Amino acid sequence: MTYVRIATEEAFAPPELFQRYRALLDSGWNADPGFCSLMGFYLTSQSPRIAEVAARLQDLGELRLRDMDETGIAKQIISLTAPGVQIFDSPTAVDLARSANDQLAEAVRKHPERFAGLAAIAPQNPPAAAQELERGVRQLGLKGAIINSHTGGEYLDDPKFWEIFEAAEALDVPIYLHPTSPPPAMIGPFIERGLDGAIFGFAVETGLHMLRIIVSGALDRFPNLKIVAGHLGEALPYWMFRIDFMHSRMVAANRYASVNKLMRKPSEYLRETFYVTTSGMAWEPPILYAQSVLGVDRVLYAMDYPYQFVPEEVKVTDDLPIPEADKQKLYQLNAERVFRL
Ligand code: 1DF
Ligand code: MN
Repeated sequence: MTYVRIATEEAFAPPELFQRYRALLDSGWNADPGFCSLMGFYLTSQSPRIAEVAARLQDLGELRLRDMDETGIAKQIISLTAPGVQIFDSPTAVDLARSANDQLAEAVRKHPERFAGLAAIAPQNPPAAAQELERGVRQLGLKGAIINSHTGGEYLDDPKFWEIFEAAEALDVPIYLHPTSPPPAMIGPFIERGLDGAIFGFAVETGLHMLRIIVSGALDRFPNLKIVAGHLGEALPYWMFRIDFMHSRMVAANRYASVNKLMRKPSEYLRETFYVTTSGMAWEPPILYAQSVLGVDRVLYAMDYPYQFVPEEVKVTDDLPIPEADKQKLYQLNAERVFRL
């Protein structure tokens, strides 16, 4: 074997975060039904599987290392679990992000060969988020930021968030655009059929977010920004042809004041700004497809530990019918380059 396995979308949660989630739910707050559905489940379920997920989320030591050894994962890039701090009021979110980042950095210092981390930030306060990203990278040695899709129903294509893009670009670190539940304006039809979470709602929400960033023109302002998306690009790679076609028609017809003329086709931004990971998608056909349309340099391995901790799944990527050199890119070299490990 010529590669080591680096897993790039791996979650943790300090006990303090769960306590805050619990307090919010117990207070009767329900401004975000997606959050209440998801975390209500994780915090109240009596099932042994969920207890194991919760224990693994809170461990940044022996349990996690043992799981990594058992599945042959050399290194995890760890980030605060969704929705992170993004549902709290702004001062709480800013404080919690700092404290989570300090704890993550401490674990990375103890196990520098096995762990790397991404900074949690609070988009509720864009200047503080940019500052925390800079502190995370410069002082704590973290490798980028994680943002769990919308914040209070708002998306990063809004220029008020762009100082976060500016900071990421200046530091030359990626933003991992991780899923979260769809916002209140969108969740109704999903939740009615139990489709709001990782089964599908996450991907619809996050694919929409990616596309909003692309068509807003933000990436013409930040041509060197790097964004990483999980779940093989939240279905967008499959849509590229039609999005390009319809976008060019809409621009030509001047149909929406909000549809900007872009310097490039939407698919070009997807190929040039975005990287995708295999989190939760241990299935050969779409992995090969993503490599074929985005290029082998743009697809990275992820497990989505501990939510999708299924040891046998590693075999799917191990057995891909691709050259050993491309497997090394998938598992190792792309992650080392994108996250500057
Ligand atoms: C789940 C999946 C939950 C992912 C997550 O965060 C999460 C799940 C609360 O399966 O309920 O981040 N995921 O990334 O796929
Ligand atoms: Mn995840």
